[in-house]
Amino acid sequence: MRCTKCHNEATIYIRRHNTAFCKEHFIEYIYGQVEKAIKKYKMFEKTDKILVAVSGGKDSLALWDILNSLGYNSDGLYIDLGISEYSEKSKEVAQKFAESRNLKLHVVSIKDIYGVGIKEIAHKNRKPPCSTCGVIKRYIMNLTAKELQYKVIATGHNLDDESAILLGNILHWQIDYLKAQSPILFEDEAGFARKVKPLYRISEYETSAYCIMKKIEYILDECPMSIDAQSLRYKGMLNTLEKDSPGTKEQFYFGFLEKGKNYFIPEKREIKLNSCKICEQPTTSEICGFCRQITKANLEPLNMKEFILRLKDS
Ligand code: Q46
Ligand code: ZN
Ligand code: ZN
Repeated sequence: MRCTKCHNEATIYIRRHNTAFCKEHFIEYIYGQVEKAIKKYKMFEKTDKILVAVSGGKDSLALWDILNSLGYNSDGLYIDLGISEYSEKSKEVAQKFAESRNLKLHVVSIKDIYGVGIKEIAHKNRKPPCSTCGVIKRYIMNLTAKELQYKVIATGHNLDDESAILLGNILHWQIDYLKAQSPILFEDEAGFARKVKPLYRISEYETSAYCIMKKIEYILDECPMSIDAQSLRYKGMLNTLEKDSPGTKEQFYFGFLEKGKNYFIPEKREIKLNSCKICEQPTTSEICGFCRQITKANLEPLNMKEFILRLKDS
């Protein structure tokens, strides 16, 4: 098979576009897709400070590498969840990546701050680990972005992630989630940092291929808590459809963004935000979700804020 661009031997075939690329033109294609996503949703400019949420997995490292290669001003944030070997390994991979490119990586270790990991905090709260994890990660990302003055938080969600989330939201008619599902979330006026997903046009297969071609070492293991995640089942179903009918995921998700989303326009309701009575972060209640969970686990919420404030000087 020949590269569609230069007719040299191709190294990858993208079925949904019926296109083949050599290494050079595949990388160019990936950069083009990411630039297109950034421009279409006005995610950020070259002068903005971007905080990339890095997990050590292929998507977040590919994202960081792409933004860096395109000349964007990006630092990384790795949240060490204290999940045994998985966290150790993924932290090492993230640190190695940052060092190899001379990039700045902030590390926030829940276990170093609280002496326990996410699993123990969730257990004390009698909550599923992933729901506790979601609240805590969002809080740390938001606080780090705000305190360290990053314009946006960029996450490595790809086309497979977004189409699986969309399928789940539709199957359960989660209208509020459908209204909010977008490659760009929350404008800063709401009190939260802006969140963007510049890889939404790229499939999981393509981010893996990008990492291989750019020799990016990443952690292959999934978080051990994700084994039963419903999203993995939805991804499996979409993969079956994609196999028979290439382009299904793209049509599904892009179709939603271009046409379907119009049916789920968020109404302009005034969200009354308070300042959390403990940590002063924005919340719709009196005490934010993070402080509630940490307090319930008999830990001190403000230790996190103190830690993040110290990152300013590091
Ligand atoms: S939520 Fe759950 Fe993930 Fe947190 S506990 Fe692991 S699987 S990391 S995206
Ligand atoms: Zn080529
Ligand atoms: Zn709080």
